[in-house]
Amino acid sequence: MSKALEGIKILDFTHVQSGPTCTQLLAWFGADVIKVERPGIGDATRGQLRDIPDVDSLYFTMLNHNKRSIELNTKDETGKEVLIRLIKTCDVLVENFAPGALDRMGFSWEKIKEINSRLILASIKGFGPGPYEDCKVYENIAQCAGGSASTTGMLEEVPLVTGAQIGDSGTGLHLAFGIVTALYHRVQSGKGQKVSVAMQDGVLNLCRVKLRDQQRLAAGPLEEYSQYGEGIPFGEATPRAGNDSGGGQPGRILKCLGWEKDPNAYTYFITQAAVWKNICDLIDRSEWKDDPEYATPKSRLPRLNEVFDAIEKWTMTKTKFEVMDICNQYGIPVGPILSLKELSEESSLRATGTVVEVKHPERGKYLSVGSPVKLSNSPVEVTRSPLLGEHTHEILHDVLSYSDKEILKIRDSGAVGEEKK
Ligand code: CAO
Repeated sequence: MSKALEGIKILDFTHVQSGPTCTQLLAWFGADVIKVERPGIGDATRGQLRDIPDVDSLYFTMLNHNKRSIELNTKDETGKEVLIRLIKTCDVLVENFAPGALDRMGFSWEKIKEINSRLILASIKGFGPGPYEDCKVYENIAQCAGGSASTTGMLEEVPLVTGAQIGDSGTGLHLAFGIVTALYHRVQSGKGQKVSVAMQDGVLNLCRVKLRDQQRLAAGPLEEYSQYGEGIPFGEATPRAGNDSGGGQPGRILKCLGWEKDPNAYTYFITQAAVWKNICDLIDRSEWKDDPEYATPKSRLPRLNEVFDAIEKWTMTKTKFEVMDICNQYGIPVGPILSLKELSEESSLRATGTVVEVKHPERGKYLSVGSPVKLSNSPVEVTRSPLLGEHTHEILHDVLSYSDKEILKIRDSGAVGEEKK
């Protein structure tokens, strides 16, 4: 079975997290992703947060599956010649260097277009054009600058960043979408184009509903936020909403049996209007079914604390999994708070390839997250990340068609690092 992106060659100039998540997705769908790394150094994440001495970290291995690695000093004259040949050969160049780094290397978009007019240049930067365009950015900065942190956390407490890497992996996803769109456009136009995603923009796109609420504030308080029922006035900006659900179906995180000892013995519980009567029966409050003070979603909004206290009295008598089983029989949307330990042991996620075990020659077996996107005709086989420079010879010879003699000369120049035995 052929892969969806088979035949597409990606010059992968990415590092850390945002860019590598993008090229990993493309590699999963069959693109040949050639990761270009500094000789002897490579992507900085190879050495960060190591759990085994001198072995590529999980940080690196879990973000660089299905790729090949070539060591190449692109600031060296011979290295630049090799890079030009890579640009001529590849369909897409993906990079997430600090602003201006590609230009400083001598490869502006104008120059790249001259070398290969069909090439798509895909870039991630922290900010788009504007006052901050020259700034370096990491995950949490993007979360803060993109609207997520100001709207995450408890009302009276400090802004919070989330564990989901919406700044890095979220932007990588946006970029992958931009790249396949540009590849499709190239089929008709015959030309490449520049695809840019700023991390601030990617996060703001994911905070769309919070900008919705910002505008609704002009019309009055946000009634589905708990602070409305608690009589706390709203300020000028969308506030932090704790664990309130964003839509018109109020929800909260509630304690379950064992919460005193287990930090994850909680469930999310949504009081979906359509099943309100089922909820009343379940928690033994059938009198609320027809009481005008509780019977409609609007009448309940000022009473959410009382409503959720009553529901929590019930959830505290059940484990989070029992809550899930029982509520789903009544069509009530709930969800257990699952730890990463529980997720990594969940058999259904193993069965679908969302959690995969990967073998690595230096670290042995490890767990990774496989592709969350499933294509029926392009199934993903997750293969291990490359060792630094593992494919240097193969790429110079097979992809760039250098002769053995030329490869020796390139080696002697020092542009591609030490030969791997
Ligand atoms: N050969 C020669 N030089 C190379 C090279 C290679 N193969 N690969 C990289 N380099 C050089 C770059 O050209 C750059 O040189 P200059 O500083 O002289 O221009 C240098 O290595 C460092 O690159 P960098 O500036 O991108 O890296 P950094 O560690 O200083 O900054 C980061 C890292 C992530 C803050 C920055 O790259 C950035 O802001 N990227 C855009 C936003 C982004 O993706 N952030 C997400 C990071 S994950 O949280």
